[in-house]
Amino acid sequence: MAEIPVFYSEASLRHKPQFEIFRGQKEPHAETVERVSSILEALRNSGFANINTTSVNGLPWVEQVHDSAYLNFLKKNSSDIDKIVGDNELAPGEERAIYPSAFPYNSSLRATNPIAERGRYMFDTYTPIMSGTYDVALESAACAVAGAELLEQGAPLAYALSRPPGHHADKDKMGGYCYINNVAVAVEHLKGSGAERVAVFDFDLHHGNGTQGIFYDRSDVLYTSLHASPEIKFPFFTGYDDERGDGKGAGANHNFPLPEGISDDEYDKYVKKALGLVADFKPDFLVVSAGFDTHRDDPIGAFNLTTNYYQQLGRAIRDLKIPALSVQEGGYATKVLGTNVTAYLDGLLNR
Ligand code: Q9C
Ligand code: ZN
Repeated sequence: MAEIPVFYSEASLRHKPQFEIFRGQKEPHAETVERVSSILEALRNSGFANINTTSVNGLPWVEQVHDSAYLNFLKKNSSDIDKIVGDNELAPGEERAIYPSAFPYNSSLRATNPIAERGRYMFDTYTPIMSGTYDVALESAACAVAGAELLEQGAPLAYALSRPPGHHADKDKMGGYCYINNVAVAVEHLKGSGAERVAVFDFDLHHGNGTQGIFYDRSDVLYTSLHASPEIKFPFFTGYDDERGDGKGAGANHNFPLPEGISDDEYDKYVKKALGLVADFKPDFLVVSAGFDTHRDDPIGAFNLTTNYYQQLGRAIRDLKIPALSVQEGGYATKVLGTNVTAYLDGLLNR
């Protein structure tokens, strides 16, 4: 295969969260629009990317993954934000943004006012709803759906340049810069087309709590993840290795929490273990949560991986010989992000 099909959406360029609230302070948001330009530029220079924009409607599969009350909350708050956030609440140059402030301290509590609803459906203060967030998140998921459709037609590979990312979004909660779980939506599409088993391999620096949560009680979807230990990194509450799945899903969830500073060779040992589990599962399709915040230069990272390593990782996935859709997750070192993505795709491509 000489070229890899790529799907992206112009809508991703409209998504501009300004601040994340970290330790009570507003900080510049790490999940920037420059991430997309960095990737697109490297893809265009690579000569092996067949770049497409999508016009797929992913909503039916989004609705299979996420609760309707959650989607309504996201939709309403992004479309009515002009009424919800007043001019008087904004500093000069500040865009309208909705953040939570009070969180339910157990899961049976009712949320009957707007502040309670925010705490109910938002699990951190890093992931604001902006004007149009619902639409851009849907388009991001549509990129993953377009990739899934291609695999269903027999393509061996596809890459969804999804933004915003997805793997922290759970059935009824947004967080970690994620609103809709793009990978889970792609999995549902693949399942709907007749796949018996789908495996997810997540190599973003952070644990994909959303994807784990969505498939935790299912035996037809394997979730494997390599990530910085929750002892040191977001999402802090999940990602331990004793989280193995529930009910029918027992044994179909595998976490590899890893220490700060891990480098290529050591990391690769865990990649081999996780990909061994994927191969044993004999899935019809593989969906990869491809995050590049594991790179040594990442501003919010913890690992020491090099650009060359992503090519090696791509090759290891290619060697499984399972049709694979890679979906963009994190990666915040915008200078090298595009190069890292193309190194990975180069490895996948077998050229
Ligand atoms: N000020 C993804 O990589 N922690 N999400 C931010 C730094 C949140 C990462 C703290 C990290 C979320 C998709
Ligand atoms: Zn991440």
